[in-house]
Amino acid sequence: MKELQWEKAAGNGLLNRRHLLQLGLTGLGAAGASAAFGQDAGAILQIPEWSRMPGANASAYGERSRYAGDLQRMAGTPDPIYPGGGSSRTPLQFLQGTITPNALHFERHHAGIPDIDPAGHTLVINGLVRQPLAFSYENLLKYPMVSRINFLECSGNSGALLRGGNADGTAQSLHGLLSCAEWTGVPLSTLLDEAGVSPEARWVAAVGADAASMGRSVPIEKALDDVLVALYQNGEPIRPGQGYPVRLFCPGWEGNISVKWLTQLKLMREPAQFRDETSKYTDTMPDRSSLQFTFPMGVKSLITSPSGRMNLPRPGIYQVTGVAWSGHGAIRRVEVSADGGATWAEAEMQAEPGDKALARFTIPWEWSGGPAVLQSRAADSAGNVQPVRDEVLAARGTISFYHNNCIQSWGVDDGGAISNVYV
Ligand SMILES: Nc1nc2c(c(=O)[nH]1)N[C@H]1C(S)=C(S)[C@@H](COP(=O)(O)O)O[C@H]1N2
Ligand SMILES: [Mo]
Repeated sequence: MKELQWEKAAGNGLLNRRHLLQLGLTGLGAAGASAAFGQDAGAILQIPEWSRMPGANASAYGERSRYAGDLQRMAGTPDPIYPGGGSSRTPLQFLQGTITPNALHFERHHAGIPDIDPAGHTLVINGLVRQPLAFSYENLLKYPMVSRINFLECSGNSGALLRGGNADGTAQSLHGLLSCAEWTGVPLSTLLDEAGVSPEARWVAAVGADAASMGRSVPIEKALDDVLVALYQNGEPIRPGQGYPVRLFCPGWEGNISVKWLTQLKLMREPAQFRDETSKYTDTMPDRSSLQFTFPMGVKSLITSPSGRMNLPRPGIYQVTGVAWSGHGAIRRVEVSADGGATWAEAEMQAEPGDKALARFTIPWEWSGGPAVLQSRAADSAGNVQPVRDEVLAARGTISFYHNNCIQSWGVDDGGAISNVYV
């Protein structure tokens, strides 16, 4: 058989996708379809058991196939001295596309999930307004709504990478405080218009109804721009873990400011200086000065497959895929390297990237059976390029672990085992 000559896109096996398409699926060898009509033709053409009789009835609430694998969030162990505090992480390495199923959306709670009966819940808008307003859930549902597909990322996501270690980390354990959903709700500007914002009001102080009384101050420009009083998540009422019955949603900004179980919005001249914007969620720099109000999440990307703790079964062609996102706009480009950043090839985007939304990239890669370091590097519509870890460490040090958007490196050893590495 004539040996196929792949068109190389970059070092250590990254391939040109257009060239690969021309070869058709048979060109994919080990990674693609097997020739359909070899010696197993008889078995392949037989009618399988499940086609011979009617299947299960329609049901009221759907579930994944029992053959599709057990997809689970990864939750930390409860801490008795921090009741309800903690998080659970999205299994990014097992998902495709860009939308996170609601049951797998990551969670971060400071005092657990309150069990809110919407009939007893009120959202108040007060402070520097013409007329203070109180909304019942029922009333909020009457307003015209808009939908936006946006990622949500905790500013502590990927923070562990700055400290080092974590060779056995996975996409989920290292980066799983990241999800993406279609959020539907009333634009905050609509409700603020009705309340009548006084000209001297510069900040909106948002407070949650959980026992943590989570509070964050939102600058008025953002509040009037794209912030939602969100009621639905991927078409269904927001789940309790995401803030049922109503949450604030601030697209592109650190997760903490999207206050869940929203109960008050107070218009103020100055930020409220809540605990969560003074002692927490500020970024202390190497010189021990602290940055306050570091809202947007930086441009970032991550190869989700192959990734940490996976194994490549044999040398051959693999589809490298992952997600990219930016709090500053849309993803413009993702490049992938298989040689630890020495050479790069541009990946294909699966769909036109949305504003402040996850985008999925893919590129074919021929693993030779030798060592490799897989990396991805994203650039956004505002001109930001994802930095390497050393750049983040030099700029931000290790006192604070928030807002780490560095390039993730997955090392492949010559047995095909994949681990988190630092290059
Ligand atoms: N009321 C309230 N809002 C909150 C929190 C909280 O504990 N209480 N956690 C914040 C943090 S730190 C993050 S990262 C996001 C997480 O949102 P999610 O749980 O829907 O993923 O919610 C934010 N809003
Ligand atoms: Mo967070």
